[in-house]
Amino acid sequence: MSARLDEKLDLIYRDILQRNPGEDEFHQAVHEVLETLGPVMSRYPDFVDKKIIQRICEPERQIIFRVPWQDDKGEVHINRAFRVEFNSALGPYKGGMRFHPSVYLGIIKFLGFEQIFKNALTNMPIGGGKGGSDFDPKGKSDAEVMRFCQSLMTELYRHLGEYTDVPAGDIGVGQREIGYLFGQYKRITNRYESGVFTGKGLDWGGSRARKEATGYGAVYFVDEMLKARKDKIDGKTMVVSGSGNVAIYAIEKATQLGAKVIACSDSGGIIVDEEGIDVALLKRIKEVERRRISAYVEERTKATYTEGGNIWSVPCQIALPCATQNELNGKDAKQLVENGLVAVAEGANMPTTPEGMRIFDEAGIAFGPGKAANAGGVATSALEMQQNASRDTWTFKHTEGRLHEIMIEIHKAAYETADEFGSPGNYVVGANTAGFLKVARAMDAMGLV
Ligand code: NDP
Ligand code: 2IT
Repeated sequence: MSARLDEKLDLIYRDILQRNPGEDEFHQAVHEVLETLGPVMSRYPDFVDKKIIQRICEPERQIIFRVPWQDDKGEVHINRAFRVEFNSALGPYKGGMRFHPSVYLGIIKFLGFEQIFKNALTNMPIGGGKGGSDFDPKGKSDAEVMRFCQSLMTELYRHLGEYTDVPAGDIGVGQREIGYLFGQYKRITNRYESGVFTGKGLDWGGSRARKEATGYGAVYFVDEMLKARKDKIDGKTMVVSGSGNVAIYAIEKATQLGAKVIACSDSGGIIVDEEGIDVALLKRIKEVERRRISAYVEERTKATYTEGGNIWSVPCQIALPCATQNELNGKDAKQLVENGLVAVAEGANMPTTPEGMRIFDEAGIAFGPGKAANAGGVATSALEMQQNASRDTWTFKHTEGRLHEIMIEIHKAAYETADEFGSPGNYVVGANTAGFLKVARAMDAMGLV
């Protein structure tokens, strides 16, 4: 389905397949980057000789460990946890922790790999890493989640540090989990090391606007893509998949900018609300009551809930996949294009399949890949680290302003780099190339390490 690699890159890719068997998502993420690097390799033959690509594709360190914990009835459970410290050329390893039953090494490696380039694009001093566990927080009590987090951190703490590795949230890990993880880290190390975690609560070292940052940032990215085409968000209909942290704040910002968001989802089904999603209600259901989105129609009686429905069948002009990897395939992309789609921005990591990306590309859709479009979250994490390092707290307005500037810069870098490397308007080429070059130059400067 995806584009062919040139000969040299194909050899590298085959070797990666052989060295990392069974890690499908990691293979997909690597292939997507290699597909775009042909022109870079021609222009920088030195990087080929120094095997920079092979080095970038091999994590600096991978930690896999057992997490035993007891549920409220006293039954013992064993989960597996991961932290993949992928690349520290630009700063300490930085990236979220994901708790979801689907987690295995291939998922954490794809996320960690993408994080390297995303973090480089933010222009902040952060390397790339990712972690997580196959623990499923759904249906667990607070006490169970706490015991799990404490057990996990009892092993992970020795690998972390504000100058070493700085985790944050991702699917299934929000402020509650960060609190339990940070609390245990603090207890074991006897250090109030705020900068070792981001996504903390506002009372204990967190940054204003971090919670909102990924979703807001994705919408700012759409805004920039549309402006580059002399178009605007105001008045557009939008569909956002998922109803978690990224989705909620994407819906909030899009609504503020005049879009009408008519649908969102969870893994159980989809909500369609032609009058526009009521964000306050969505927040209460998801953040306060921790319920499923099916509860939304209990209060908004004109809205509909369809169990197992496909959100991409809802006609819209802007689509924001904000749930999980490979949630939007070729068939979905085709239907979206037929329904009048103008722009897509990936709030999630790798939500569009290679076939979906090809269809968007051929149809001339403005397509913002996750590495660029969802980088506002980790960029604001870096702003949280900055505030922690200077023992300062910034206002919401100031922090959101910085986030907005960063998203404008990321768009500019991706746009201009795509142009420079012969693929005008292709943000996938632009983001991969700009991110890669920054990391490659730093690795090269530091010698063979
Ligand atoms: P949350 O856990 O807050 O929300 C995840 C949402 O996606 C939920 O609605 C969930 O539904 C849905 N979802 C998750 N897994 C699946 C699945 N396998 N199939 C169908 N639906 C699924 O996570 P976030 O909002 O933080 O993360 C969403 C995406 O954004 C992820 O891809 C993440 O990597 C990415 N991201 C997150 C950032 C952040 O700052 N949090 C930053 C950059 C990217 P259900 O509740 O039914 O499981
Ligand atoms: O995918 C991501 O960029 C995140 N989950 C956020 C990472 C971070 O360190 O804030």
